[in-house]
Amino acid sequence: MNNYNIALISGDGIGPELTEATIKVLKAIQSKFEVGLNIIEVDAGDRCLENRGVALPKTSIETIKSSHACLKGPVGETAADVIVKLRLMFDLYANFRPIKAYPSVPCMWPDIDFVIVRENTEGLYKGLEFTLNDTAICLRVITRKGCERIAKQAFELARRRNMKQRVTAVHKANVMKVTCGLFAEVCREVSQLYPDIDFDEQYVDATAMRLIKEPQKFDVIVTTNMFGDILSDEAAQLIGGLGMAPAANVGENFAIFEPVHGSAPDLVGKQTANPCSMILASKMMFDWLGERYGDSVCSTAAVAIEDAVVETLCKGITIPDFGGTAKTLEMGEAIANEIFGK
Ligand code: GGG
Repeated sequence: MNNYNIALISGDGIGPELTEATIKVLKAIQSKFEVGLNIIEVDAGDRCLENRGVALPKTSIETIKSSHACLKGPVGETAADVIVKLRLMFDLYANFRPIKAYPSVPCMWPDIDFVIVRENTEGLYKGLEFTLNDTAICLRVITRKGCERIAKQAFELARRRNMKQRVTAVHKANVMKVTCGLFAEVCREVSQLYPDIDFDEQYVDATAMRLIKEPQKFDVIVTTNMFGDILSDEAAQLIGGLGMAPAANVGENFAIFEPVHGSAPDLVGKQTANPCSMILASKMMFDWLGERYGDSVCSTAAVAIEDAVVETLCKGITIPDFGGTAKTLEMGEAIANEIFGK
């Protein structure tokens, strides 16, 4: 039996409701499979800032550091001080955002299945902003090393997926000739190392259009930090909205898993938020633990979570947005019951 310390940030807004539902699923996995989870609650986000004067206390960072992985709910206005900071602190340079149509979910097309691989530590989200008199400046930092490692992650993923075997590099090198120019050039170089994978390039504005027009054609999209953040919100809308969109922030030695979305303050307390985003993020966590620790039980647990989500959706146990009557927690319980039933 393998035991893992999991740092858990329940987050703000709908975060605690999603977390409660996700914990049902984690408990089902613990009971059903030979995997021990020591879940350690970690304080971070808007509420933490209000209560303790800091959005990401040192004690929270220490707990996260000593864990095997971190599962995080959405945080609100303090996203830059929590998740963006954690990505930089742990060098979690790859943000994997799968966009997959699940059955019984209102989707634009049923065969959408691609992944946005977003560079997670550079670009406009590096936080290098300042003012000079009446001028506000944000520095866009793109390095060869940053481009190389994210491009390699994208090509490796296309190989592992073994689906359409295509990587699309998304940039705007016709306008941002230096920063996007370097990103495009390095993606082209890396593509030479993967002759078995097709490679193409698109300008980000064209991708924004093609995501609506022909999203089934994408396999793996690799792009810079802010483009990836924006395109993944757009893409989530193709598959039932942000409630179906999980993400993994991955570095060489650590990873943080989270829903793509924010804290949705308008939905708080209603139990109408879709918990699939965080439950599927926990699925990605088990996938990663399985690979990192060579633990096939975790890999099996990941498959069980996704299967249970599918079964639950197919039974029509969904939140009102998808035509069902289930509450957030009820969906979590239904998914957990499917796991027990296997
Ligand atoms: N619209 C999605 C959202 O609010 N996501 C939270 C957020 O802003 N995260 C920052 C990031 O992913 O870089």
